[in-house]
Amino acid sequence: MDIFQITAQELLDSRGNPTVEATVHLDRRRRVSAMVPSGASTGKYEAVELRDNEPQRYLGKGVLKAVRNINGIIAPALIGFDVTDQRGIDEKMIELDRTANKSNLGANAILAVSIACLRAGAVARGLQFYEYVAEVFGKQANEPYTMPIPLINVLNGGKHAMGSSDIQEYMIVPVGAPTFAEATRWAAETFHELKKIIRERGWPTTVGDEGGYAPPVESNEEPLKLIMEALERVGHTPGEDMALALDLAASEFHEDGKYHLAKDGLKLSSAEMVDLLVEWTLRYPIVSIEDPLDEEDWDGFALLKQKTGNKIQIVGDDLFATNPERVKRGIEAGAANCVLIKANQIGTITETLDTIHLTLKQGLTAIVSHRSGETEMPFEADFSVGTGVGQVKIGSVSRSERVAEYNELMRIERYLGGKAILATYPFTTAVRAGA
Ligand code: 2PG
Ligand code: MG
Repeated sequence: MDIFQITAQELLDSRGNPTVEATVHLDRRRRVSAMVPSGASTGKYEAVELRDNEPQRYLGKGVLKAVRNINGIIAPALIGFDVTDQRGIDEKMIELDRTANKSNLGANAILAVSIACLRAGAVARGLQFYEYVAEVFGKQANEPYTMPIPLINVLNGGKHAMGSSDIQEYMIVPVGAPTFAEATRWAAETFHELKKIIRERGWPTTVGDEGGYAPPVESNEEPLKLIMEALERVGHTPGEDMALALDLAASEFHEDGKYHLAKDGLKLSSAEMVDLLVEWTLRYPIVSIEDPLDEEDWDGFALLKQKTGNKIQIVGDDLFATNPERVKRGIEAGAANCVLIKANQIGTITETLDTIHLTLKQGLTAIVSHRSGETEMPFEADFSVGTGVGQVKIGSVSRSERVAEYNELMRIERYLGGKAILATYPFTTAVRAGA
């Protein structure tokens, strides 16, 4: 089925900032839209999100230039393309843009069209969205679907919640859950227990950008203690049923070669930062640590991976920026064993899928991830099931733009009936491994 028309519009994301929506028209009546998310702790190697920089509109954050690029440049070039030719569509947009970082047309313009085409392709093929993602990704028809294990961000800090921890995300991982729906229930129960604990401390129970609580903790270790208490109260065995994960987003507090942990009054070298994290992994059931160090600190990453004996998942987010070249460099440097996958870091679906293929082929794990500025479109749900990577990071179990993803994943699981299996978590905690 050919693309009849493409249109675009400026709408709002979950933070109230403008974002781009593209609509692919298959004929005069059938149309499919997609909106793009936006980061706050963005890495410097990400594709460029085009903003208008006109201070009188949305404090400079308007996206009318990107909208115009879709209506005026991308649409005329793609009309008549077979909507299921995802690679051809994405390559055409890359060719039109002519830059390495998509700064000309804007990665937000390009990705909005890329996702809208992917969704429209599913309609054209008469498939569920996750089924079509699987087809485009190249999943074999006889391979069963894998439901991802969620990493649930219950306590927000850093750029997502000013006044809370320096560390950006404290997550729980239901490694022992039998199904995705049970994993979600365990997470929601723990989240509510955590609320009681925070209230007992006399702190506000407000939430950050990704729906996790954002209390004024006194140290960066304190959230780990609060979460452990919540797990015990709910009755989940730490490490067995529920493990912990962190995203430090360390580029955000790395300055002049030091890691500035303001809450702890510490300025740490890379090696000292590694030692702190290693020590935490011995005391807490941590299975995954994302961006533990700055996006340029390849050696620090490699040291942490080595000191944790490759038993813990070391995730590169800003480090890799979903970019195959950076993933290759990371593999050579032994810098991480997991790649965080965010479509808007690279800017097209095809490149995102290529990065996933490269990651898995090289024996690394992958996590499909949302952004801190999200939309009501639960994209990561279908994308994680279709690609079958086994892990998904979609924030907390509060705020509708986050819950929409959990709900969609529970719908998919129910729809698949007994045919879907929940992934086995690829890493155990150091404690369980007897380290
Ligand atoms: C991250 C993301 C999502 P942001 O660092 O992993 O949690 O945050 O979208 O702000 O980059
Ligand atoms: Mg991150």
